[in-house]
Amino acid sequence: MDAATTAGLSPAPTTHSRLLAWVAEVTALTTPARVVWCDGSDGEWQRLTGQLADAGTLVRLNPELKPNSFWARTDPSDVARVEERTFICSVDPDDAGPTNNWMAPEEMKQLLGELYRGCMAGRTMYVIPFCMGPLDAADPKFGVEITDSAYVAASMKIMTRMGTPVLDVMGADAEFVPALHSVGAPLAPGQADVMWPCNDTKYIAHFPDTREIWSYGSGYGGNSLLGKKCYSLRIASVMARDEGWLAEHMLILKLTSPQQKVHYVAAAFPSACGKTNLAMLEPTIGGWKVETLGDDIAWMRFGDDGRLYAVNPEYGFFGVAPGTDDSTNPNAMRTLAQGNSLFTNVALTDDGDVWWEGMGTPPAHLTDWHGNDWTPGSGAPSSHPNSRFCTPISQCPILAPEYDDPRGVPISAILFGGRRKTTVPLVAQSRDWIHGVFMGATLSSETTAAAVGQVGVVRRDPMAMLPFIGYHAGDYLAHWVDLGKDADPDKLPKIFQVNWFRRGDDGRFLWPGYGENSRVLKWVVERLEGTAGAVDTPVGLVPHPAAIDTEGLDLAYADLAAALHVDPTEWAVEVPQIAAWFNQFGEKLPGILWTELDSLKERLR
Ligand code: GTP
Ligand code: SPV
Ligand code: MN
Repeated sequence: MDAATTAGLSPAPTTHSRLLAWVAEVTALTTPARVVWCDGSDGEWQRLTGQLADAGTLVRLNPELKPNSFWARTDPSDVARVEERTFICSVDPDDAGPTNNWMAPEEMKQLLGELYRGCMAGRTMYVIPFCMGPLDAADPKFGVEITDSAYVAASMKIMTRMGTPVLDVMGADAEFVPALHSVGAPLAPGQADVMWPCNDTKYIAHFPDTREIWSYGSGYGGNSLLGKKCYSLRIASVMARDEGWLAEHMLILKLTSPQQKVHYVAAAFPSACGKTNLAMLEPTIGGWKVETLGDDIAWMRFGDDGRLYAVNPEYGFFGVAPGTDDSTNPNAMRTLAQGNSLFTNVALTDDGDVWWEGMGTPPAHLTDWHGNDWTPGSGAPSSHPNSRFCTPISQCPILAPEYDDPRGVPISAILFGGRRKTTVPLVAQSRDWIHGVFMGATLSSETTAAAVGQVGVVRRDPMAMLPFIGYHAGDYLAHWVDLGKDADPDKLPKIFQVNWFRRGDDGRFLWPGYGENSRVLKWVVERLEGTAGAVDTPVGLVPHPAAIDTEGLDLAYADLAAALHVDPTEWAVEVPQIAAWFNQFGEKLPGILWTELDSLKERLR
C-alpha cells in the first residue's frame, strides 16, 4: 500500500526522502489498513480521543470536572516498564555492559522483523514526527514514531512537541531517530478489537550505533511513548557520551530565595521516588518560591561561560497518580484540573471524575482499574500503584517561563536521591565533584511499581539511571568523571545526596517530605552561598539538626536527628556491597571511584 495515495487521507506532508522511504518500508512490513500522518492539531486530538472512546479504550470524563480528559485502563499484564524485555543492541556486546540486556543488532532485527510482519493488519498506522526539546534549538533532536496505537499518538501529543511544525523544521533531510512501535495485535478481517490490545511477547530494543528504537507488544507509556525513556535517556545518553553532554533522569526546578536570589536545581531520583513532587513543590517556609521546568528528564551541556545548562526535552508530565493530592502536590492537582489529560489505571468516580489512593477519604463507590465495582471495603487498592496522569506542561501553574528556552538554565546544585528506609541521611553535601559522582555512582533505592518485578528490594541505581543508560555503565561513570576534569570547579554544580524516605523503628517516615522538603532546599542554597554550617561525617557534609529551618514544623527533634544521623555500623554494611557493585565494571570503572571507596572506608574507621 502506498502511504501517499491511501483513499481518503492526505498525502505525506513532507519531501524528506529518508523518512518517506522508512515509512514505505514499515508500511510494507506491517501491512496496516491505513496510514495517518499526525499533524498535532486540536482537531486531530478530538478525532483520536473520539475514536478511542467509541472503541472503549477511553472513557470521557465529566467535562465539568475534567474537561477534554479521558480515563484508560490497560490490560492487567501491561502496567509498567518491562526491564527484563529491554535491550541495548550495540554492535559490541561490551558497549551494553553488565547492567543491560544485550542482543546482537542483526539478531534482534531478524527476530523483531518476523514479529512485525503483518502486525498492524486491520489497524491504523500513525506517523508522529516529534522533537525532544524546543524546536528552535541550535541542534534540535528529532524523532519520528510509527505506531499502531491511537492511545500512543494521543499521549505523544501531550508529551512531545510534535506534528506538522516539526516536519517543517526537519525539511528535506534533517537527521531523526526512527522509533517503531507496535502493540503486536493484528486484526483479521471482521475480528473485533479488545479494549487494550497488546502481546505477551514484548521487546523494547535500542540500536545505539544506528540510533534506532524498535518496541513491540506493550502499550504502556515507558515502553511505547518512545520519545521519553527510549530516546531521551537510552539513545540520548549515547549521543551525550559522543558529543560531551549529559542526558539524565532528572527534574529541573527554579528556586528563588526571600532575597530574590535565583538558583536552578536538578535532581535525579529513581522511578516513583519523588521527582514530580519535588519539581512542583510548594514551599512551607516563608518567602521561598519554586517554579517548575521539568519533572523527569534533563539534558545538560556546558555553556560558553563554563556553567552546566539544563533543558527539559519533554512537553508534558507522565506522573505517578497515587499519593498525588492537594496536600502533597497541589500544583499537580491544579495542572490536572484544567483538563486535556489522559489518566491510565486510576479509578473512576460515579460522577465521572478520577480517584486514586492518597486522595483522602475514598468515595462509597468507584469503578476500579480492573473495571470492577469498588468500595472502601474491597481490600485491594482501586488504582494500580503505577497508575499515571499524562498532562501538558503548559498547564502547570508554577511553570518557569524559561522552560522553553533552548539554551536551558544554569544548574547550581544536583541532588541524587533514593528510597532508603535506613542508613542514608536526609541530606549530605559531597566534598567535591568526584565525591559527588561517587554518591551518584553508589546511589541505592528500593524498587517501585514503575517497573514490572518485585517491589521494595534495595538495588544500586547509579544516578537513578540503571534502567536508562544506553551503554556500558562503567563508561557512563567515566563520562561523569571526565566532564568534571575539564571544568572550572567553581562553576560546576555542587552535588548533594538526599533521602526523604528514612523510617523510624516503628516504620514511620522520619521526615514529613513533600512541601517540607523546601527546608532541605533552603539548607542546600545556604551551602551554595556559604552561609550554613555542616558536620563533616564519613559520608559527606551533613547539617546539624539546628541548621535545618524547622520554624512552624511539628517535628520531634529526635526524629530530625535520626533522619540526619550517619551510623558507621550501618555504613560498614554498605562498603562491601559497593565494592561488589564496582567490581562488575572491571577496567571500565574509573579508578578514582575506588579511591573514593577507600576514603569512605578510612573515614568509617
Ligand atoms: P517517575 O514518574 O516514575 O519517574 O516518579 P517520580 O520520581 O516523579 O516520583 P513522584 O514524585 O511521582 O513520587 C512517587 C511516589 O512517592 C508518590 O506516591 C509520592 O506521593 C511519593 N513521594 C514523593 N515525594 C515524597 C516525599 O517527599 N516523601 C514521601 N514520603 N513520599 C513522597
Ligand atoms: C519512570 O518509570 O521513570 C517513568 C514512567 O517516568 S515511564 O515513562 O513509564 O518510564
Ligand atoms: Mn521517571
